[in-house]
Amino acid sequence: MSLRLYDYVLSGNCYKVRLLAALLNVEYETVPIDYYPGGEHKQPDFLAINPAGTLPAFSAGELVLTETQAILTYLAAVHDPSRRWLPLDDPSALANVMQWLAFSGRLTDTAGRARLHDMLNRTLDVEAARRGAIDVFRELEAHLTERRFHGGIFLVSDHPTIADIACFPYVALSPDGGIDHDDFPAIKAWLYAIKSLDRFITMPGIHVLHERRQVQTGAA
Ligand SMILES: N[C@@H](CCC(=O)N[C@@H](CS)C(=O)NCC(=O)O)C(=O)O
Repeated sequence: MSLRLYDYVLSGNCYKVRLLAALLNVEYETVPIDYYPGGEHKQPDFLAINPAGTLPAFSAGELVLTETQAILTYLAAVHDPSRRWLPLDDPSALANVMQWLAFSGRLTDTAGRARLHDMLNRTLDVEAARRGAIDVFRELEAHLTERRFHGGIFLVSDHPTIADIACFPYVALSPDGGIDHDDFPAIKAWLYAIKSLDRFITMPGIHVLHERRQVQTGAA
């Protein structure tokens, strides 16, 4: 079945889909949408696909999905026979994944908005967005610290799930919105673990090779 992603290269939400598709080795067709400066996501042609006027949108044959977390769920349910990325056979883990998918929306609404202000000239209360991001990062840090205490690195399981993919971009990209990771060591370790996955792909604003080189040479 042909898969199609309506995509914008600087969108963290679109990147979630590109990243999971890469990790699962799923092929798809891309339709570039000029989000900025073109505002193509608010034009009639795109609104006919997603009346909400948000990116990404995704289609698989007749199925059209317009919420990022739903797209991640679909890709994992259909393209990951191991059921590791979406633990359909483990109700507690599955519910926890759903909880972190919802949490990822709070990252978009805070860190994502600060970046929208700094990178794409959006007029909004950037200080409020940054304060909100710090609060959300503290919750994430506390959870990941607890996970590390028990020997874990990923959000839900001893392996990554779509919860990690949903939460990763707007944390990794937050320096572009004026929020660094200096006070969040567990978050830094988690970001690194995701960047180290086989078939990981990056996007503009996520710097991966530099950090890998540091580790390889043993530099601080
Ligand atoms: N609820 C949607 C929101 C996605 C979202 O906010 N996308 C951004 C681009 S990353 C967008 O299109 N925002 C609309 C706008 O800026 O006008 C989802 O999770 O997929």
